[in-house]
Amino acid sequence: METHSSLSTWVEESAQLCEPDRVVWCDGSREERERLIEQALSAGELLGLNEHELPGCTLHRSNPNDVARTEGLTFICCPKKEDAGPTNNWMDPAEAYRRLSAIFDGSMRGRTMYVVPFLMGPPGSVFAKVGVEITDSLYVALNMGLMTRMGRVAMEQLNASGEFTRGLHSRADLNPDRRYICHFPQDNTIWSVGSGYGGNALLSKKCLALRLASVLGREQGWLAEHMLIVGVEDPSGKITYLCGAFPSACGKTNLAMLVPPERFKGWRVWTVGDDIAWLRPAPDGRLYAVNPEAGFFGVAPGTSMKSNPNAALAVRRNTIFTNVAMKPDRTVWWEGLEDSPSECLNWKGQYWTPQSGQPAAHPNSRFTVDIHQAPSYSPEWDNPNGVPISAILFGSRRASVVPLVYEAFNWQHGTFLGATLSSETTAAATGQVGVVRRDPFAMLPFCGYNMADYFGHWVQMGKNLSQPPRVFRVNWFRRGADGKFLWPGFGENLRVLQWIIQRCDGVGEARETPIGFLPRPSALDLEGLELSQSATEELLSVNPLHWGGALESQQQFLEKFGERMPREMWDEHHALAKRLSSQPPVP
Ligand code: OXD
Ligand code: MN
Repeated sequence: METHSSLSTWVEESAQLCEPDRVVWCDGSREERERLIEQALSAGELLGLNEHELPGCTLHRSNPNDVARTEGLTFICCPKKEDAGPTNNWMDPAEAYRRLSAIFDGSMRGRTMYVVPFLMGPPGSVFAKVGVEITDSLYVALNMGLMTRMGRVAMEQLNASGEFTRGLHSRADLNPDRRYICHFPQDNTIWSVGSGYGGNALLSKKCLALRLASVLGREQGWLAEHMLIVGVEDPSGKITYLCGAFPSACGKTNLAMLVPPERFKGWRVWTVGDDIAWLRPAPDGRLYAVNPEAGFFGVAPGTSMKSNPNAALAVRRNTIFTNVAMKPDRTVWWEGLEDSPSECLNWKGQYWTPQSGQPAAHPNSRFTVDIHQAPSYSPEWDNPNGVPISAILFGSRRASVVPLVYEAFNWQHGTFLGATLSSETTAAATGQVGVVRRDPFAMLPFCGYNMADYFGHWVQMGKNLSQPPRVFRVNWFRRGADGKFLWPGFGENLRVLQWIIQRCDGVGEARETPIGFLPRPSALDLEGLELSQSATEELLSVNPLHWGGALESQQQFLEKFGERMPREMWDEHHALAKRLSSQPPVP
């Protein structure tokens, strides 16, 4: 494989620092993959599964202290602290390089260093970016082979453009006290040490495609977002493309692979991406999106033929499972998959029965699979121009207050809906689960710069679009007084998408409320759902009293950014307060 001189120099310097026993350059070929899987199986880094039921599939058990993203150990290392903003951890770049060099020093002794070139986005596309990850984890190298266009194709693009993101990764001793995920936007560099977990260690994903790319996007007039991309085809064959931002583990993969309910004959959902979107304005005044990734790193628990048949079918071959349970016949299991086994080995490899009182699979256990294996795969994934986006959805997990769906009045108001998004925390990050926190644009852990500037960039982007996408807020997770979900979710979410598409086409019926445009119950196709009238009313209600409480916490959030908060966000906040105060409270 042809190499590139600044790449070779950097690899040599990294090898001098980390002192591996050998250096292996990955070319992304099928033979190489087979060889590396064999090596991982012999080393015990991967366990073989039932070849008949799950051909080409393997299981990885991570260190139990290393099972989720560690936001508290993730840093933006730009020269000025205020440029990282109040929602990021910041470290002085010189201090970060010093501190992490000491941990990288000799960390690969006795190990192999893999050099993994990868391409994000379709080859030759204006969206495409090259990265190279140096890692001492075979598991990481194999995951990168599924999650990105890896090897030769990236080297070709690198030779054409000369630019690449440098990602240095070592598991080191997996000690959480010596674990850091550091981003240096000014150097186009990522250093991650002490973790082998996906979001911390697959540097293409959150580190490059979101944190560094968000900084580049601001400089160059585009957006890097934590969003799925889908094409929704109606019975006439018309496909409408939508993007959706949802915090981690809030059903993005399920929505990206939605299977229409019985009633929606002739409808189809095409998956372009399930986690990350890069969006650029095009000469026609619209926003176009590509998915920079090539695979899914999806949450396993809850995935079944019922909840997500496309994912369940996709993971029957050539899949790497992480921290799921293994049944006696060496097939896999997790909570929410049909038929609980009477015994199995849990995610730590310990004997488990349903009486064990603990989940068998880790709540953040994952599958890694090539996007082509999803039956819903959209060939538009490979379109170098991306797909034109008609609507952007902001969704989150909220038991109360937020209705099932509503539409922003315009782009600026839509930006405000994204900026004030809040959600209950999930197992995708370490920390308490189920606590409501502000998660603007579902980007709280992923924005590589000051979020106030990020909101300003969004406002500005709208000004550069003559046909901006419409913006919607959705919430599939509203609960009734009995604590149960009011909305059935999953495939039935298409009923909401149908209204959204109608709105984009200028035909959907809506009523104006202080928070935005809401569908009247009659505007949603609810036929065949056993939804009581009171549940429907509650799902589509706006209670000014509840929103009054939300206003206060919104204000505190906006104040955190001081002078840097764009005036437009305060204008939207005050306008919302005014609209709410002129409404009679709902009894
Ligand atoms: C993910 C996450 O893995 O958001 O996609 O944590
Ligand atoms: Mn994600």
